[in-house]
Amino acid sequence: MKSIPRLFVLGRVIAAVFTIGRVTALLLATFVTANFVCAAAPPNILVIVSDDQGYADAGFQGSKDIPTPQLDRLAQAGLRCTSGYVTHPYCSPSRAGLLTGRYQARFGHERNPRYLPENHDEGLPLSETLFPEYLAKAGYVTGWIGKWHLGAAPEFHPEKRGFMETFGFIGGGHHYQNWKLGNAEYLLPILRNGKPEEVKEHLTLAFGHEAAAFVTRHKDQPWFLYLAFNAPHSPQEPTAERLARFAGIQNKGRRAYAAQISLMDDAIGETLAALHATGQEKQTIIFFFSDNGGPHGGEASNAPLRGWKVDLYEGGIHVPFLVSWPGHFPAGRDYPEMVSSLDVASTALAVAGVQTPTNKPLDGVNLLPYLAGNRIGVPHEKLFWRENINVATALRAGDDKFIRIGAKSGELYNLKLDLGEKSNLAVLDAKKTAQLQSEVDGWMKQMSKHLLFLGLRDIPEQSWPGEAGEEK
Ligand SMILES: [Ca+2]
Repeated sequence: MKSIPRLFVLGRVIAAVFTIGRVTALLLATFVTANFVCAAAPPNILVIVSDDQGYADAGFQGSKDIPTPQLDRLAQAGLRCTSGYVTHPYCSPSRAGLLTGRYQARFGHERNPRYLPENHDEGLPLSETLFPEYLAKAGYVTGWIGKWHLGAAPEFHPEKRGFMETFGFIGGGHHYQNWKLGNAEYLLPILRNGKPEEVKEHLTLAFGHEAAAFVTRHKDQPWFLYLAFNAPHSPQEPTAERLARFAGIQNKGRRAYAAQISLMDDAIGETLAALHATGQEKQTIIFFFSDNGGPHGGEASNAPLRGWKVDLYEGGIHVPFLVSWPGHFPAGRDYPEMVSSLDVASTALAVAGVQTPTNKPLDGVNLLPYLAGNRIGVPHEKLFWRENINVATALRAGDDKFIRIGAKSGELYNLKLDLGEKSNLAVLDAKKTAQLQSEVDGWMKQMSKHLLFLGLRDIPEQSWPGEAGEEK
């Protein structure tokens, strides 16, 4: 759909196309945008995602050795969500949850797809709709810049999933500079709107230039931009200049990782500067978070959280998380209640005036009234997780955190008193532990029974902890 000017967003009836298996059905009027003439401009939505950034590894999180002045400025302009979560402790499933607004366990997207362009099964199932598809139909210009990692076959590419302007790589990671083009996933050409384009500068800085150009180019229209950095995910390849700036960090891995975060901070700063220069700061909602916790290995710090990327302990899923909308949300404050990357879709559709889908309910919440201080209460009473490498499930309900790993007994922590998950209270409070296990069981019944990552159908049905037939 051709984009429309910011001040002339009109109500419309949307025809939504759903693909179920190989059958495509046209469902008319499943979504009806609110009938309104938008006197006030619908805000832009900027979602910035970092990759494998540790909980402690940003200035606004208290880092002493990795300054992030631009992210700190964003924190000062908005809210630091101190209980901010993603839906999965590693890359692709976390992004599937973000872009659908639904627990990816509902549709079995719980592994990283391999980079296999001929494989038409390994990708975010086409039966799911990504929220930018709705935004595009509602008149937003939609853009993706950075890392995709939701399927390599053409039908899974961002241009087919609601993104009108694209720049980045399709796989799960990439070299940052001086790479020799090849067929390996990390050596592939960068694609602009699906066509290869040579990139000569450091990839993170290139993404910053692209993001600044996007927000400038579309200053007169409502837009959504998903700016998905691969930094500071390996391989650590900062520029020599930036690496030298961190010479004081003794651990070589952390030194390079810190330099990568610093380059990303520059790229975010360039994007924020473009918003300022074009007068769009007060009409742009910004989210920032990491797609999962920092990985084990000496580079990242998730302090004071326990665990790492791939874990369902807090270190895997509890991430640095900012939300900003100057003039609408308080500035420079902490928001302590649980929020989730699931909430991005619900919030974006709400501000765009798009009714949330009824056939596939979203699991997120419109955060606007909570963050603006207009609504008392919490966005989420509970959040759930499951992860199949460790065969783990988890639930946070208020201050209580339940986690069960493989055949081990369930563990119980009080995060208000013990954010580092050091004191397992399961024996002391067996009743509560059993109750939380029961709630996880109930949630699991709503999720995909199989690890139905398309293309991995031959993997045996997962036996999750606590399921019928297994002794508890
Ligand atoms: Ca990641």
